[in-house]
Amino acid sequence: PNLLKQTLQNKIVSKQKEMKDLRQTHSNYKIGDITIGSLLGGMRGNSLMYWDGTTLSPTEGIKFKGLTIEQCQDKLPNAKDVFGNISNNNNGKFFLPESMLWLLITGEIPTREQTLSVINLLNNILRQQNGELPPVTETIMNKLPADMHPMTQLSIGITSLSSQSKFSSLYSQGKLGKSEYWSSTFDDSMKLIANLPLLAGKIYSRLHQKKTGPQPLGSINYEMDWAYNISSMLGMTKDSQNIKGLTPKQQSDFVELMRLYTGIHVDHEGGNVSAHSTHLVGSTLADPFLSYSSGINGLAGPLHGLAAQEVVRFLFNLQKKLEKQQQKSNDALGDTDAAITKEIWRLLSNQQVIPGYGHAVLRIFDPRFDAMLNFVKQRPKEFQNDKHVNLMQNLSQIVPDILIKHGKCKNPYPNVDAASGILFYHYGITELMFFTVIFGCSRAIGPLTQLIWDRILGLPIERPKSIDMTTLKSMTK
Ligand code: CMX
Repeated sequence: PNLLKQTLQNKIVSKQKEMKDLRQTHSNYKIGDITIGSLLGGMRGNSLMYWDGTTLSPTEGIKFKGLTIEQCQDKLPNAKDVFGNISNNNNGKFFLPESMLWLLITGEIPTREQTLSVINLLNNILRQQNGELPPVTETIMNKLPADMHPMTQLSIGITSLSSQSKFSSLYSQGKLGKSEYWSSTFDDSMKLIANLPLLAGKIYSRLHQKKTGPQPLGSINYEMDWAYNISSMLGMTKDSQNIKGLTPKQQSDFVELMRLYTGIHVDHEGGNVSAHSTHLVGSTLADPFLSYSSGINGLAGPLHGLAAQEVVRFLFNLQKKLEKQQQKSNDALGDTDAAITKEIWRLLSNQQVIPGYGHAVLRIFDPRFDAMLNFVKQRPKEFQNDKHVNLMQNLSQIVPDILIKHGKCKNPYPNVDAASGILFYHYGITELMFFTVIFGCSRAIGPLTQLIWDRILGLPIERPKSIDMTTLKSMTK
């Protein structure tokens, strides 16, 4: 039985009634004003979308169905809860993305059994595929140039899964009434999420195929969770080739990092580009694969998810410069802080952004950044000699003051991308262009959950009105 789908089904009638009441009774209630400033400023500050899973407060950060990250860590089942004490180290403490998926879809904190049912749901989809990508997708992926950007490959891979879509197949046969849209959207969404470890693994293995050949770097372990299987397919667990030569403790830590990362990146309110594009394209009744591949294309922009890659490039260049300067001045310590400050000012005066800093909504340190930093702090021995991780921490103390002095950006604090890539790098994911693919695995969970609800609630095709310059000018006279 599909426990998640059944539980969702039980919620539909009352939620549809709530939506109907709002529409019928309060349609004319004003929730804000639109100014020329916001229209020309990327619609900042205008509440224009319905989004139910997460909210984002400038001063409190993200909440998942009303729960902060800390509360989620406290309340949602983690690997220890689900599997028991599987490792003799302290890992298994971060909530599983599957618990989050249950929370976002049903609005309820899942039990251990409910979380396990989601793990089994995703693994059963893969079992039916013999743990392999559908043949069409496998063929297409193999034909792509191996050096094509991993995000382009991910987008193509997800788009190609559209040939598996139950929703579009039923729709094109004229078999779907509006009230039935949600069910096949749910099935497609689960299929998409289930296939992401395979797709990420496929893309990553192609970056290594000169060394390791065309075979996958790992295999799906049907007893384990989704984040574990992403790690396996990247070659980082005992179910894989262990191409980076990690110790068992490091393998376990990597899986822990993957659970943390993919748990907290699932969603960030509806207005961010990856979520918004999925929602917009989904509103045309494009299937979940086509809808989410649009989200992936948005995530691939350097101002959004690609910042994870840009941050690591930035850290490496900066570290090199600092070392050169230390050699020149023949000073073992050097004045690192002063050199960092100078370099940040140089970039700002060249009109470049400092990657990993700033946010369109947040006005505090990103709580997701704090969560990643705590991962480092909990493992002082592992990270003490990693100069790039140290530099990342150092920057988070120096850059905000500079950005405040610079006076342009509204949030001078680090966002989540400031920390994530360099932690993956530490464990051997040294291919910078790949980081955002892991982001893309996680982000699927929020926007696809919303897409299912969009269809349950019968939201219409999105179609805002645009205004030309002449009209805008005439309005101001
Ligand atoms: N470094 C330098 N300048 C910055 C800056 C940064 N990190 N962040 C913002 N600014 C500048 C903007 O470019 C803008 O300049 P102009 O007025 O010349 O156009 C000005 O400050 C005001 O911008 P803002 O209102 O503070 O920020 P926005 O809402 O327009 O943009 C964001 C938000 C994230 C795109 C921006 O802060 C940025 O470019 N940051 C660096 C890239 C990054 O880390 N992106 C990842 C965000 C998280 C994610 O989506 O994954």
